[in-house]
This record gives sequence, structure tokens and C-alpha cells, in this order.
Amino acid sequence: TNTQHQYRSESALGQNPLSCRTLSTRRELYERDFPVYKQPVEVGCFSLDSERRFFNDSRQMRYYVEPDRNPNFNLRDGYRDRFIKRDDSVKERLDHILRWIVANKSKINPTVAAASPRALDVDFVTWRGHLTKLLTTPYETREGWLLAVTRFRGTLYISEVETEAARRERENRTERHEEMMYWGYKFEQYTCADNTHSLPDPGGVVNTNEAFCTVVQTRLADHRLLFSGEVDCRDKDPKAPAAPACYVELKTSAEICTPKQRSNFHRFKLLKWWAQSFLPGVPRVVAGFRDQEGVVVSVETFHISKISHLIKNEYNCWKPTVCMNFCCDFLSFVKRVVTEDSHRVVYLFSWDPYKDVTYSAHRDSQYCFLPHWYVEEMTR
Ligand code: 0WD
Ligand code: CA
Repeated sequence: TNTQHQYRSESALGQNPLSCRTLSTRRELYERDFPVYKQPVEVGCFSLDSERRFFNDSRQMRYYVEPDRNPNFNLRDGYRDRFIKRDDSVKERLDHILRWIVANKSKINPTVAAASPRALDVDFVTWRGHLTKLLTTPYETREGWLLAVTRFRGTLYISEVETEAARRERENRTERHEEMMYWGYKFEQYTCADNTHSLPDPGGVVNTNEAFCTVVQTRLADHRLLFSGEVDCRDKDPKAPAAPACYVELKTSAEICTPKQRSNFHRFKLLKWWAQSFLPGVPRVVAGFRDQEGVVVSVETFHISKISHLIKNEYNCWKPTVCMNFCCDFLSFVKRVVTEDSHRVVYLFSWDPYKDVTYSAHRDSQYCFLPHWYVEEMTR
């Protein structure tokens, strides 16, 4: 019909394609062929210890120990007396990734002798979590985002800025919500061991400062990406495939009792799980389903490559191609907008549900996020 034709020919870029000031997030604009997304390659990893100190190694790697299918793990255990919580008012921005880059420049810079010495051989540097937010944007109806972008020596760095709404939510969490945030980490403790020949220690302390992060390189259409994401654990079989294929993502979710709950799980939760693990090439998610009292009553493995089939029968459901095409077009939009190459300039991209993406530019502002030590190291 005529309507369909108009949809198809409409540009994703704002009302006036020549001004290119905004980017639409309407789903129907991104329903085209799946873009090229190269198999992500792990180029390194790093660890953050119990005091959030950076190490250029895998000391915080943990090993997956398959639990009973119906385990009865009590996720509330230890919340009061064996929990050290990371201070989430401290904004680390891209600092850990930048430290990794400085320590591993040679690995991502095979062309040191090229025309632009010291420039990184990638278009974008960011956290996996920021890309997850971009992938899910066409389907997000609750939370907007702010992404700060700086072009420095040709590479675009993307770092999230906490929205006012997110800050208010963080500062006004209920006691119940605070405790539920602990449950995910407690589930990790029940299913992860510190080395290949030990067992999980549910009697130990949960410290959310600790993290093991993978650094991967890949390409989305013509965008060369370098990003890092936190990995929960790996397959402990030494014959398991190389990273990231050996990694396992752990999740907890409310037990599914009704068809409505199952439908919501497929439409909202599986979208977030798929986006987060598809990006770095993590092949499976192990989910602990818990009751109202925080007891894990069943455990199920989801293979990322099978999730799109699982959801196909769901009415009005999300589509992986929409997620990837939107992300791709957003990155193209960023490349067009962010033209001034300077660590002192930040372009702030802003989005709220049911709105278009907009941006503003800021020089020498509170939004600057590339640290001096990084700028100096990469300029020398
Ligand atoms: O300060 C900030 N604004 C951010 C810091 C925003 C995003 C990330 N980070 C850093 C932290 O250093 C953290 O170690 O990111 C790391 C995780 O990055 P990611 O993998 O890119 O983030 P994401 O995919 O959103 O989260 C992965 C896991 C989460 O697991 P679940 O299963 O809940 O998705 O990382 C944890 C959490 O366990 N996590 C965080 N840990 C520390 N600080 C944070 C955070 N802000 N966000 C998620
Ligand atoms: Ca997890």
C-alpha cells in the first residue's frame, strides 16, 4: 500500500535529511537485512580487585560449576553480614578500558609506522553496556540515556553520563530493591569457583568491586569497534573453545508461573539478555529462576543463537535486525556529527523514550572524560 511505500522510503534521519540534526528511533525504519557483524575476537582482558584496582591480567576469572536443576539457593543469605558493595556514586567512565589500551597499545596498533602514528586502529572505544543500551533503544519505553562522545586522534570514545532520572532512582532505591540487586551477585557465588579444581564457596563474602572484563574487537558494517564487558565466568573444561566462546553469563529472574509472565519474559528480559551477550560473542546465559523469597527454584541454560527462534511466536516482539541496524545508524550519525578532533570537546547525545536522538556540543565542560594521563600517553 501507499503507507508502506512511504515508510520504506522515509529516511531515519530527522524530518529534513539535509540538516541531519536528529535520529529517529522508530522500529519500522530499521527493519532491513541484518548488517555485517563480524565474529568478536578477544584481544585481551583485565581484572578489578576487591578494592577496585586495575590489573592487566585474568586474576579475577572464575569457573562455572553447573548447579542442580532445582537447587534451592537462598539468595538472601549474607546480605547483611557478608556483602561489600561497590560505591556506585563513583563514576569511572572509560578509565579502566583506557588503562588497558595504554598497557596494550601494540596489540591494537599493528600500523605504528603508518601516516598517523599512535592513532588507534579502531573507530569506536566504549563499554559493552553502552552498546547494549543502543541495541535495545528502539524497544525501550522507560529509561532514556545520555552518551558523551569525544573524537581524539581519529577514534570516537563513547562514555555514558548518568541522567537526572537515573540519579534520582539510584539515590532513592528502596531497601527491597537494594537487596534484590544483591541477589544476582549471590547467584554468581553459588555457581562460580575461583579455579578449575575447586568448588563454589557460598559461605564467603560477596564483593562487587571485583570484576573480570574481556576486551573484544569486531566490526559492525563499516564501524570498527573496540569494547570491554564484564564476564561472569568461563567453562572450566580446558578443552572448551577459546574466549569469548567459553564464557558464561549468569542471570537471575523471577520464576515464571503464568502465560503472561512467560510472554513478558520473552518480550523484555530476553531482549536485554540477547543484546548483552550477542555483542561480545558470549554463547550462553545460565538463568536462575527465583521465587518471591529469593530462593532459586530452577536453573535453565539459554543459547544466544537460539533466542531469536524462541521469541518468534510472540506477538509484536523485538527483532535482532532492528537492534543492530539502529546501533549501526546511530554510529554513522555520531561519525557525521562529531567532527572536531579534541579531547577538550564533548558531543552529548541525548535520548528519551518516544523521542528522536538529539545532540549538543560542549567545550572544556564538566562532560570531558578523557583523563590527562591518557591524552599525554597517546600524544607522546
Ligand atoms: O560507571 C559507570 N557509569 C559504568 C561503569 C557504566 C557501565 C559500566 N561500568 C563498568 C564497571 O567498571 C564494570 O566493571 O563496567 C563494567 C561492566 O561493564 P559492562 O559489561 O559494559 O556493563 P553491563 O553489560 O551493563 O553489565 C555487566 C555486569 C552486570 O551484570 P548483569 O548480569 O547485572 O548485567 O557488570 C556489572 C553487573 O554485574 N555492572 C557493573 N559493575 C560495576 N559498575 C556496573 C557498574 N556501573 N554496571 C553493571
Ligand atoms: Ca550477570
